[in-house]
Amino acid sequence: MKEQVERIQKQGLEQLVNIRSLSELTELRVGCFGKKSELTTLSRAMGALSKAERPVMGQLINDVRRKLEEVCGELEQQLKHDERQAALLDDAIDVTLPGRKPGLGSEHPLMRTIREIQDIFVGLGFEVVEGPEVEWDYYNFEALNLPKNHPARDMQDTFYITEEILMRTQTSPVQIRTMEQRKPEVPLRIIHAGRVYRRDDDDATHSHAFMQLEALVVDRGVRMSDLKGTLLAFARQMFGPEQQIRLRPSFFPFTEPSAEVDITCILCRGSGCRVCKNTGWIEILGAGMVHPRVLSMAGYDSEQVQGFAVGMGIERVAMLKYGIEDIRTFYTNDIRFLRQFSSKW
Ligand code: 2U9
Repeated sequence: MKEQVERIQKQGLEQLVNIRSLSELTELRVGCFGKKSELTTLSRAMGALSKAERPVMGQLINDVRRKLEEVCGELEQQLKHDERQAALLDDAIDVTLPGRKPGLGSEHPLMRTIREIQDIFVGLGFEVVEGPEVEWDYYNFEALNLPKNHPARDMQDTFYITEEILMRTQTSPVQIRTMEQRKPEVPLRIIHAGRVYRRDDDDATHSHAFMQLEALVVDRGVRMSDLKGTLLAFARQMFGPEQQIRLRPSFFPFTEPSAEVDITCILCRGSGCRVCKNTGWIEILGAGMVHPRVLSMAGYDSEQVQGFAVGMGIERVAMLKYGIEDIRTFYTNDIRFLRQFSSKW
């Protein structure tokens, strides 16, 4: 029996040497000390021994058990330590590795153009205002002197939500809303830019959704010369200090008189080329003195105050400024097109 106990100790110690994980150790412990282990069986068999042999054997079995438990305990500590170290190494961050560059986007050319124009007008004392794209028929048409069945509405057919609610066809309704809110306060110098909608077939120069920017001034004693001075200051800051402007008579229901405004061709500087069709001029925006009926519908006294308004298509300005030939490139999200406007590339 004594040899058997010694063999159990020897075998146990030998097996312990090969243990590599905590789960293997648990298995070994069950094998050594569990109910079905040799040590337990031996303990039970001690009843058959003589009175003199029993304490000697008992002592021996206990010593072996304690010895094996002690070694198991030490090994357990060692294995736990090793596993913690391995987990730490797994999670380790190599701080010397070069960082991953975040995929930075860049400002869209249309937003850049809006910002550039806004900056110029803000510098002239204008305030940026905002408003909805889904609009009442009243603000989009009626308040701008385009009553129901007015023929000029045909050119601005749009997407209707209901009979009275539509996708706005121009940014002007935001000007009307602001006038209503501020009346009879003057001076009013406001600018608004945003998306507008038209029933249109898309091609290289048309889009059913595009960006507009409008500036509006309402004050006492506003004259056409104020409009011309503002336009010249804008044209020179936007397209260069040598710029000239030219006003041609036109018609809009919401302004009287109205004008189409040209700038010196930015490609040939006025000598004539393909872009300006040999005229030396390029049409850039529309403008006019606010129609007195529009002023009074918005709650201003048209006998006391006057106004001028300027409207432009952002895509057109951006296409001219950056030499873009197809309006659709603004909307198709081709990264090669967009990257040209990033300072990063
Ligand atoms: C109010 C009164 C008058 C805004 C104006 C234009 C002339 C104009 C077009 C340019 C190209 C629209 O994007 S486009 O198709 N706009 O020619 N817009 S005057 O007149 C206003 C605005 C608000 C209260």
